[in-house]
Amino acid sequence: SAGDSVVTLLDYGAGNVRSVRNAIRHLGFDIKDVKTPEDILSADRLVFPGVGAFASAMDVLNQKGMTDALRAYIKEDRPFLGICLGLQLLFESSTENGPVNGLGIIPGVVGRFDSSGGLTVPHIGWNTLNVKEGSHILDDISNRHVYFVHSYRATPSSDNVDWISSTCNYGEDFIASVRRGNVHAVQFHPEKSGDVGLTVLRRFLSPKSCLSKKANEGKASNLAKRVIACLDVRSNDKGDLVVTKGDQYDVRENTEENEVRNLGKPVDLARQYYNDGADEISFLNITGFRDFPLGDLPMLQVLRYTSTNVFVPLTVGGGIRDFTDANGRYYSSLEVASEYFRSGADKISIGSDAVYAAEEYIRTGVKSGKTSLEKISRVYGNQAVVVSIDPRRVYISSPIEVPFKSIRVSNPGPNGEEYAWYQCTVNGGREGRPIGAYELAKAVEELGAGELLLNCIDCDGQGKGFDIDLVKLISDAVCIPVIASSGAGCVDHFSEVFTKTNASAALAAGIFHRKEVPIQAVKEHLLKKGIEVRT
Ligand code: 1PR
Repeated sequence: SAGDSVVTLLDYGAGNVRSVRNAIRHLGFDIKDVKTPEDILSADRLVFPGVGAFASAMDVLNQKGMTDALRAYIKEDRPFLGICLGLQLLFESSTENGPVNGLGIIPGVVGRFDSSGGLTVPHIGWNTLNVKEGSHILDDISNRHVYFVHSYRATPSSDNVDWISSTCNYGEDFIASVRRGNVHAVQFHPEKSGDVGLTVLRRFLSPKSCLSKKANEGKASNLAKRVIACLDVRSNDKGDLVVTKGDQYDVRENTEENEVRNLGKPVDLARQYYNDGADEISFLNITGFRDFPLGDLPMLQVLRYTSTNVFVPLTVGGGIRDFTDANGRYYSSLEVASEYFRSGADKISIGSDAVYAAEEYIRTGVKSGKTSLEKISRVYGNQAVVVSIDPRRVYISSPIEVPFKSIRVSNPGPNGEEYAWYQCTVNGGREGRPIGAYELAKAVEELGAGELLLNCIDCDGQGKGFDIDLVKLISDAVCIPVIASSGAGCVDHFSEVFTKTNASAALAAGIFHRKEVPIQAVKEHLLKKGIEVRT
C-alpha cells in the first residue's frame, strides 16, 4: 500500500533534521510531517529526531499537546525510532538545565558525562557499540563505528536493563540504544553514521529486511580518531564558488594574474571524500568575514546539495556574526547559524567573532550571554558549535616577554629563540589580536564551545606536519575535543599527532585536494599503528 512507503517525522522545529529527512528519502521513503497530535496517532511508523536542549524540547511538545499522543503511541507498541534527544526524552527526567521531566516511559535520569577526571565532553565522534542479542535493528553491528555527539547520557540500571539494546563505553558504560517490541531509540545518529547508519535506518523502516543473525559479542569500545577533509571555499574572480587552498592562508596563484587557486567544486569534492571514507567534512567560507553569508546563497546551496547524499557530519564556518546589510536590515548571528543548520550543517564554526567574545570575557570576567558563541550554543547545544582558531607562532627568547601562555618549542626560532606564544588572528589571518591560542581556548570552552578547530598559519599548506607543540598545548588545556589542522603532508603526520597529543581528530585539505594521499591510506596507516579508526 501507499502507506508502506511513508514515514511520519516529528520535527518540532528546534534544529537541523534535514539530514534525517535526506537519509529517509535516500532509502526510498516519503515523509509526512507531524503537524498535530492526531498525526502521531495515525502514523504507521514514526521517527523522532530530537534536537536542541531537553527542556526546550519538552516545552514545545507540551505546548503542542503532543506529549500524551507520543506516550499513547509508544504504549501501543507501534513502530517508533527516537534519535539522540529522541532517546533521552523517553526517560523520566534530565539534569540538563534542570531537573526537567521527560516522557517518563523508561526509568532513569539523564545526566551529564563526568568530565572532572579529564574526560573530553561532549562525546563527539565515531564509537563502537556493545550490542545485546535480539536488538533487531542493531543485529550484527557490534564493533562497528557509529557517530555520536552529546554531553548528556542515560546510564544502565536494574530498573531499565530490560530496555537496553546496546551500550557504548565512554569513560563509563552508557545507554547507546533501547528497544522494546517495535519501539526503538538510539543515542547515536544513524543519519550521520555512513553505511552502517543507513543499514540501521533501513532495518527500522522495512523490518522484513531485518537480519536476525546472532549478535557479535562486543569488545570494550573505543572512540575512533577522526579524519576530516576540509574545503576552504570562496568565490573566484569570475564569481564561481570554488574550493581553494592557501599557503599560510594566501590562496592566490603566484602568477601575473594572481588568480584564486581553484582545486575543484565543493559539492563534488565533498561527495568524493565521503565515498573515500572521510569521517566528517568541513566547509570554511573563507571570505565570510567580509561577505555576508546570507547574501552568499551559493554556500547555502552547497550545503543543501551535499547533505542529500553525504551521511557524515558537515561543519560550516565563515561569517557567523551579527550583521546589518546595506538596507539597514539587522541579522543576528543566531539567524545566520540557523540558516546554515537549516541548509544541512550539523555544526557551525566561528572564527573571528569568537576571538572578540573571548577578549571581552577575559577583560570583563563576565559572560554577557550575548556573544554569538553563547547564543548559538544555548539554542543548538555546545556540540553544534566549533570555534576555529587561526594562530600564528611568535618566537620569544623568554616567557617573561609576553603576558600570554608560552611554551618551550621543539625547534628553536630563526634567531635561536627557545620559546613561542601563539597569537590569535581574525579576518582570515589578516589581523593579529592581543590574545593567545591558549587563553582563547580556555575562554571559549567556558563560553560554550563544544569543539576546537585548531589551525596554525605557519604550518598551513606546508605539508611538514602539524604543529605538535601547539596541538599538545591546547589539547591538554581543555576538556572539549580538539581537531588538529594545518600541515598534513603524509600519513605519518596523522599518527604523529594522535600519538604525541590528545587531539581527537585531524583535518587536512591540500593533500586530499591534490590527490597526494587518499583518505583510505590515512586510515590504513592509523590502523596499522594501532590507532582506533572507523573503517
Ligand atoms: O572568521 O568566523 O568568518 O571564519 C573564517 C574561517 O575561514 C575560519 O575558520 C578560518 O580558519 C578560515 N579561513 C579564513 N581565511 C583562510 C585562508 O586560508 N585564507 N582558511 C581560512 C583556513 C585553514 C584550514 C586548512 C588547514 C589544512 N584554512 O582549515 O584547511 O590549514 O590545510 P592543509 O592540510 O593544506 O595544510 P570567520
